[in-house]
Amino acid sequence: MASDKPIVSRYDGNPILTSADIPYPVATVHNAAVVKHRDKYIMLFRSHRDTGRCILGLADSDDGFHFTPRPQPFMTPSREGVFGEYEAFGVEDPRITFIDDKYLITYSAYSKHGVRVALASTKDFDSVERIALITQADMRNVVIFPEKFNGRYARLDRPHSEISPWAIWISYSTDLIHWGQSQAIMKPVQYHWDEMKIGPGAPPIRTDRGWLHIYHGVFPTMDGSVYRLGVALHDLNDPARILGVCDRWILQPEDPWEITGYVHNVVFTCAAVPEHDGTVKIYWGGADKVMCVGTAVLDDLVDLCLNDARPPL
Ligand code: M1P
Repeated sequence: MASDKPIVSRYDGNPILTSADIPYPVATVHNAAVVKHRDKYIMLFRSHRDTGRCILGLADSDDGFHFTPRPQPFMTPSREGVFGEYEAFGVEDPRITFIDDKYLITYSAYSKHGVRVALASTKDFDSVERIALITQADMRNVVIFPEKFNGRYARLDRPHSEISPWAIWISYSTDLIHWGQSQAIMKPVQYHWDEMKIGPGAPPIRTDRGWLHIYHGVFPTMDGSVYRLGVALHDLNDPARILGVCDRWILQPEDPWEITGYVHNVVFTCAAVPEHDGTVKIYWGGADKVMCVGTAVLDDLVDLCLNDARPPL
């Protein structure tokens, strides 16, 4: 790879979706999940309302770059039962995994009790069924692998404690509702670009050499935290085994809408879509305010994990 070529090539039409495009009142459009469904791209994006609380909206695209928002939000905080109790402050940061012939949506559910991760599912993106709250508080950023391992679903999650701040763990489940056998697999590294915290990003992508995971890492500065993206590679048969974590970031805030916005200096991903030509479209929220996309070569990202690696723990 030529050293002057960026690892991620930004689309020159960024930002691809903003609040000005949305046909109902929102202040932001960011941190979206994107999947291919029947050869079209579907984006499930997060938006702040002018209360400061969030909802999820949908937009459709033929090419993955030009998105048309639907007229109404897709998910607003539930008013019923256990979801009504735990989503009252908003729903945020969705991730989508296709498995068992349906799309699983994980998202952050905020309430007076803290933030938990909830699970919903859809087959068509016309309707959605809430399934369960699948973590306790205080947890965000859960991504489910698109395949099972020895009959178990696997997810990357991100607990936090004073002793081990914001590291990436793996947990397993046989029914998607009860999760356990948790294990810490990747930690921030002192005085690195992701020293303050790391978190699962896009659902992992299967490659010949392992599961590629694009995650976010945070560095504290005197001017606030900087959110960047990095890559790690997991063993194909045992995703708890990390084959390599690239020592360098692959994307940092550089465009004006990544540097200034609702929260400054943030690139944050919830989605990456692999294409048949060996490239991947990486989607990220810019400064918690707009949606952006760029492309990378999957092989290059895997090479970075293996050839420029640091210990995961
Ligand atoms: O404001 C930046 C990001 O902050 C949080 O991410 P993390 O949990 O890793 O700190 C989330 O609120 C995320 O949505 C937001 O983009």
